[in-house]
Amino acid sequence: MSEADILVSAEGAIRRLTLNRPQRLNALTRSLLGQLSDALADIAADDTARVLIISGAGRGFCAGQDLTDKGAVEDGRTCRDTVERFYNPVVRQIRSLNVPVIAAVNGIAAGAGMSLALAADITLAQESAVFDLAFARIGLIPDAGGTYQLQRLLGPARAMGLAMLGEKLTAREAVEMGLIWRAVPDADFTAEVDALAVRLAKAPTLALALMKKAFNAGGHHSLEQQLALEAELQSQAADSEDFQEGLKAFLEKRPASFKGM
Ligand code: T3D
Repeated sequence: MSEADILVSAEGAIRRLTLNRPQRLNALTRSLLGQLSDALADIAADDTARVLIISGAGRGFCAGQDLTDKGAVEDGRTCRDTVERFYNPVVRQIRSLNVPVIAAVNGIAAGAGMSLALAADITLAQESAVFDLAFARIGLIPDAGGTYQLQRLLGPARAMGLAMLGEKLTAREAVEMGLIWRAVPDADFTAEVDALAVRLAKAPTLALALMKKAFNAGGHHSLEQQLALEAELQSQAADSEDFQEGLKAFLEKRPASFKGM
């Protein structure tokens, strides 16, 4: 039996998905994307999950679409089918997951692999990692939410320049431009990712999920719509057990112990 394209592991409240085609720098096939989607659906249904890490096996995070996966890249019709049936669902799942998603970028993130890294809530990269907007080099446009995320994170001038020129960024440049959260020395990367996951697994998970909802909507809302949404989501947060605990812990001058509900 061949090894799975996605490795799934769990430790307490932490879930980890590893893209597992290291011989191809974890390039994305329909099979891998289908498995990724199934794994994300399982985590969405798992009440005990409080944080997800997505990473890559071997020396790369993800080289984007597998350009040898003939069934996916043959022509315009098959590309559209691949994007609609395989890429878009995964991006929607990551953006709507009720737990924080960390992209642990352990090496090159190219094409749709870069888009996947940017779909996460917190993107952390090894200092040696490279973000490669490879699309223009092969005559395609950034997909898997790439045009949305790049413009939102960088502003149109830098997003367009990077996309049209197919530029590569070091992890440090990506941090300086506001594209990702942090670049970490390679030797410290695994420990830093694990520490971040442990910290988020102890956070008020419901409030984080509501924050994610607010930030997702903020990109296309007017100020009035966003103020109304904040009022609604804040009322949900204030009804949570975690808010009661946070308040109590503050008054008792001790660290809060959140249960995620
Ligand atoms: O179908 C649709 O819906 C279209 C959707 C498109 C979305 C996209 O993601 S388009 C963008 C696709 N990705 C790329 O164009 C990147 C292609 N790869 C590269 O440019 C380079 O491999 C990298 C810059 C990413 C890394 O370079 P390097 O020198 O570190 O590694 P390498 O030697 O090029 O790659 C290692 C192996 O992985 C190599 O195989 P080999 O020669 O050892 O047998 C290479 O061919 C393979 N590989 C790397 N990227 C891909 C790939 N194989 C298939 N597809 C890839 N994308």
